[in-house]
Amino acid sequence: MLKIQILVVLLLLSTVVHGGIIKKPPAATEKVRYDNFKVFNLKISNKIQLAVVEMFKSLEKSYDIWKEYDSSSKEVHVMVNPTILKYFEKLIKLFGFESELMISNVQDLIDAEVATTRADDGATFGWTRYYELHEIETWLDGILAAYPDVTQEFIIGSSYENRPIRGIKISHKPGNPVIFIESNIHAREWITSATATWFINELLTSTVAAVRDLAENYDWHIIPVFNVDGFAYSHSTDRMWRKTRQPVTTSACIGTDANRNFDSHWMENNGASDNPCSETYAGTAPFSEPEAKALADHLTNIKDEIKIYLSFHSYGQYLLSPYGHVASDFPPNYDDLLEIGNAFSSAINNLQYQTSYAVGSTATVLYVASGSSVDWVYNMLDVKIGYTIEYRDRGRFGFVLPPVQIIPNCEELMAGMLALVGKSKELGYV
Ligand code: 0X9
Ligand code: ZN
Ligand code: ZN
Repeated sequence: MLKIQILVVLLLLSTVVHGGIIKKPPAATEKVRYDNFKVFNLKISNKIQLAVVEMFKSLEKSYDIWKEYDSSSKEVHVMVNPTILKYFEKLIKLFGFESELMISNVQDLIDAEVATTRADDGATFGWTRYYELHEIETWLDGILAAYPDVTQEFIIGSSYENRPIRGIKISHKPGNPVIFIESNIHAREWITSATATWFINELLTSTVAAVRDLAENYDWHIIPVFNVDGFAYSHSTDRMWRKTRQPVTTSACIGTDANRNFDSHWMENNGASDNPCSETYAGTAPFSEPEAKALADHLTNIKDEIKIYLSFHSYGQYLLSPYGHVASDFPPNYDDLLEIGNAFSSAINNLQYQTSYAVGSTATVLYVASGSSVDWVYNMLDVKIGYTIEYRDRGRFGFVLPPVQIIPNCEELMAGMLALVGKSKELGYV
C-alpha cells in the first residue's frame, strides 16, 4: 500500500519535474539527435513495476518504450532521455527493478548506420545498407522495367502528404493463390523494407528450385514501404519515428499508429491509446489515416484471391497470429496457425545463425494490440492465414539493426517463408 502511495506521489511529481523537458522539435533541416539516450531492459516482477512502466508511457518526452511488456519474456525495453537519467535510476532502485543497460548511446548506433550509408556510394542497390524512399522507388522502377512480363505495379492510394503508396505484383500465371505482404507500416522498422525488397529480388532472380516454386505458383502482392510519410520522416528528421504524419487537431503531437487504426475491435481492451502523443495512438476514428483506409479498400476489392496475409515488423523475433485484441479467445483455426508458425520458426532455427522465433497469438505471446491490419484482414476479410513477423533482433540493436545483419535476416525470412507456404499448402490453405 505504501508503495502505491509513493507511486502516486511520484506520478504527480514526475509531471511537474518532466514538464519542461522537451525533445526539441527539429527545425526543417535539423535532425533529432539521440546523444546519450540509453536503452534499458527492465525485468518486470510485479504489478507495481508494470504501473511504473505505464507512467513512462505518459511521459513521452522522457521515455520511449521500444518493447512493451509481454508475459513470456516479462521484459520491457525503454529508451531514456539523458536529462532524466538520474531520476530514472532512482526510480529503478526504489521499485526494485532488475535492469540491464542494452544500448548506452543510441546516437552512436545511428551514426554507425549513416557511416555505412556514406561509405557505399549508392551505385548499386545491394542490401549492404538502408536506403531512402526515393532510392527504393527508383530500384522498384528498375525492377518493373526489367521484368515487364511477370511484374506489374499497383498503387493503393496516397498518403497524408500525398505520396503514392506503391506495390508490386509478381505473377507467372493466372489463377495462383495470392500472398499479400505489407511492410514498414511502422516507419523506424527499416529492416522490414530492406527484407521485402530483397525478397522481391529473390523471387525474380533466384534459380533455387524451391524459390522458383514460390515465385511461379503463387501470386505475390508486396508493398515494400507502406507508411511512406513516416518512413521519409525517419530518414530526414527522426530515426525513431513510428507513426503516420497526419496532425491531430486536438493536440500538438503528430501522427497515428497505423497498426491501431483498422476497424476491427478498434480501441478495445487497452490495446491502443487515445492519447495523441502516445506511440500507439489509435487515431480519432477507425480509418482516420488515409493510408490505412486505402489499404483496407484495396484489400476488400481482392479479398477472395488473398490466401495469406503478412505484415513485416521489427523487432523481437516473433511470428504472431490473430488474435491481437484479446488474450482469452483464439481464432477457430488457431491450431493450424500454430503448426504453420512452428514450421516457420524451426526452419529459421535450423539455419547456421540458429535464430529463434517465438510463435503464438499476438495477445498471448506479445501484448494486446487492437485495430491492427492483420487482425482486420483475418476478421473482416476472412483471410485464414495471417501473421505479423517481428524480425531481428531481441534488443541489442533494436530498431537500428546494423546493415551487416540485413542479408542474414533476409535469408531467415526466405527459409521461414518456404516452410510457412509449404505447411499452408499441406494443410489445404493454398
Ligand atoms: O505493436 C505492434 O503494432 C506490433 N509490434 S511493434 O513492436 N513492431 O510495434 C505488433 C503487432 C501485432 N499484430 C496484431 N495485433 N495482429
Ligand atoms: Zn470487439
Ligand atoms: Zn512494428
